[in-house]
Amino acid sequence: MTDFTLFVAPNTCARVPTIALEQIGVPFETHLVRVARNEQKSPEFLALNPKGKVPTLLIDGAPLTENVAILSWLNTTYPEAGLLPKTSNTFEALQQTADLSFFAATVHPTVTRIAMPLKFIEDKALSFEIVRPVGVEAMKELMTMINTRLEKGPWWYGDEWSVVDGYLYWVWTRIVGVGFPVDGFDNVVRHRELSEERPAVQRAMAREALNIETLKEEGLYIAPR
Ligand SMILES: N[C@@H](CCC(=O)N[C@@H](CS)C(=O)NCC(=O)O)C(=O)O
Repeated sequence: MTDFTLFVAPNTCARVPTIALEQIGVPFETHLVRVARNEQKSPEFLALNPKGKVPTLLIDGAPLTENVAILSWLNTTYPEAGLLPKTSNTFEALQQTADLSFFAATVHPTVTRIAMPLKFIEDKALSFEIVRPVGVEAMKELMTMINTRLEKGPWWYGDEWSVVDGYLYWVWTRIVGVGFPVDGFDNVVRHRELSEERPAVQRAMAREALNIETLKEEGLYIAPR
């Protein structure tokens, strides 16, 4: 049996592969990375992932990084788990890669401007007054497109849930958690409600809640703000 360890931190994009692994139903461990201690930049972690980021998935001890790669690998390895709709040719498969890449390379950096503005300007007041609003405006444009897409059905691909919906779930909860306005994005609000009815999402969030408890006990929890 394959041995999986997923390096995670609460509220991060590591939630997406956590949902994917829960959807597959394969046993896996999460390794909590203490961001407050900068463990993601420790020599031990950098030896696994020189980029110093979660998620990192150890597959029988070999690290795989980047959400797009991790999710694609899981989908290819567990084709029956329904992580992505079945495709019949390379073009269709690459359209799915484009969707995952859109979330990783366009939506995620916009999340960072909203959720972690201090990464861009050290001055606290300026980061919240300038960087976050710029991110919010950019995100409104992206969410308008996503909200329109969800008119075709409750999920990114219509009637069929996929891990792209796991990605959207993380993005939406992360930005709403720091005050992104939900008005006008009714389909995305509904998407969140439906996502939270899914057992795999519930199990992923339960794992995250345990990690939050651990960090709180250690005085190392950084709450979204
Ligand atoms: N392109 C990477 C991005 C990973 C990423 O930015 N992870 C963030 C959390 S959402 C992180 O580890 N941040 C810690 C840091 O930058 O020190 C992916 O999609 O997996």
